[in-house]
Amino acid sequence: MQEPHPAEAEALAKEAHLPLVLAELLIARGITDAAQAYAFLNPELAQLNDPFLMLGMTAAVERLEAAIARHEPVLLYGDYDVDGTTAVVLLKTAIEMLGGEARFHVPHRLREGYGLQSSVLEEAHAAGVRLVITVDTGMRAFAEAETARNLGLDLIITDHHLCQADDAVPHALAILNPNQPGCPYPEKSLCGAAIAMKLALAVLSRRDPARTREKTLPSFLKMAAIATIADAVPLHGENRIIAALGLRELRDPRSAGLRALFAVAGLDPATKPITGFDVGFRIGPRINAAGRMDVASQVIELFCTRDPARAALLAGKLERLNRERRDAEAAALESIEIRLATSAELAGSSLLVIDGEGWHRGVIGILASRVVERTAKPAIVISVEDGVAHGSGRSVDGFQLLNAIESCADLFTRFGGHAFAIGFALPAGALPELKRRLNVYANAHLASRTPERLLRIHAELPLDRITPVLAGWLRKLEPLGHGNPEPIFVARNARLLAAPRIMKERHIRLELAQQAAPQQTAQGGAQSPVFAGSSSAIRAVGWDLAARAASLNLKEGSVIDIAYRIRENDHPEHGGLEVEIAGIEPSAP
Ligand SMILES: [Mn+2]
Repeated sequence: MQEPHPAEAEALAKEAHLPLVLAELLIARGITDAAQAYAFLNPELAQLNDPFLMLGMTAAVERLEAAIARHEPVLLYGDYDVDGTTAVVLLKTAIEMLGGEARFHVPHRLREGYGLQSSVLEEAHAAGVRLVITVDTGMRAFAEAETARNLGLDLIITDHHLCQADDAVPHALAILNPNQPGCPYPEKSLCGAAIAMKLALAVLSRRDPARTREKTLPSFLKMAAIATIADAVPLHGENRIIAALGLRELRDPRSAGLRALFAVAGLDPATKPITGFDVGFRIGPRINAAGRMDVASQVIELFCTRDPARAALLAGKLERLNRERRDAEAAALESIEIRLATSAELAGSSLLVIDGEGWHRGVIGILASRVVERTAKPAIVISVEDGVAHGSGRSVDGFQLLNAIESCADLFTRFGGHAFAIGFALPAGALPELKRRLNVYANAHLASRTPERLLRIHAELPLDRITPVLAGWLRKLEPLGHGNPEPIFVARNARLLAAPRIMKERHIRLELAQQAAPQQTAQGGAQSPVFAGSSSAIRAVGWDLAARAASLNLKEGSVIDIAYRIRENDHPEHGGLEVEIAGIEPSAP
């Protein structure tokens, strides 16, 4: 749980003329003065950093300009996820706007795997390519960078992944990565597409700075915002500006590909603005489905075509692939849930390793995330196929999953990742040994640790302080997501005005009124409780909380503490502000 900062929050609220609860939420995000608060709450183009602050930018721009001037084909080497494909789209668009020729290669997730491949560089060289630009990949491609050098290919690496532990970087003509040693670029957590956008904007602005600033930048922000949200980089600093302004631009999608994608996802920005949630849970998965289930290169075609019929066809294919992905995920998740419910071995493990035959390899990472959500334990899901076990793992706060995997390094044919997400492959015959050793490792590093509640309480807010004006202020925190989570509030001593209404046997609806808590005086004595009055009645919904309500014997007049989120119900009759309950506790007497 986060520490409250009432004194600092009061000072900020006063200085910046903000509601106290908003000031508390800003303090929790590291914002301490009025100028920072104003900038956070009012994202604008002027807050974006100059691309030329990035180490290597001038060299990269000059080489790319030369390629365009000489009509050399440029190979863009991407990755198969949202970040990698949108990065290719941005640079391809920029090169073509300047009259150059861009080719691209996006590896096939199952056949080629992640990262730069020497064979592709050799083929490109044979086909006349002399400049290769990687996007969202390349930071550890030492051998492939050597291949490029031996072939006489110029290599520009643009990537956001961290350098090797010893800070060594591959040999390349230029590297654009704010995380490389010596790069003064102030924002270190850009996604790959945002770095590709910086290069695209730098080269375009040398030709026509005014047009780039006024026309191209707003349109490029659409793609960069989708990647920023879908790649789950933290939504503060420059990422927040990119996400906020890009979402605003997405109200007018313009391109045939975006329109077609919105249509299949059931989104209509003309009637309802696109939110971070829409991008994270509806747009992102559809784009990723291509790489997970099939060929990501069609995503690039979708975003580059001007033909609405072709765009509709490709978006329809993404929709089908996304359904396949969901079906594959649901089928595997069902057998995983049965095992979680019945296996004593899993119940007793602090690191879950779950393997199955024939689970689609494109979804094992998502499955591992689902297991973590359900159990609050680190989890590895393994798919066994043709004698090879492919695994993907996700961790929880405070447990370095990559270290656990590294302790078994000799068993793998391939492994990699970071603290929270890992992937590996090994012969299926070695699975029992892997499980045994991970179990020993987990017992040594996790056994004493009880799973923490994932719920984070962000600020105290009595129910009678929820007003349309406050809701308007809180909307200024959007876009919400990774690094800028939706606030969860606490209200104490809320009184039920009626017995809970049960919906579909699982959910509850409550009618609540805030009852003022006995206020502590400076001497520690209690003043008499003051009722806020029935005018503060507010509707609450609790998904899957029927059993909890029954166990607490909730009835009319019960007094409870709740953790909640504020919801705006746009139902024509019972619309308005309501609360969604995340947890209920009986109030302390
Ligand atoms: Mn990425």
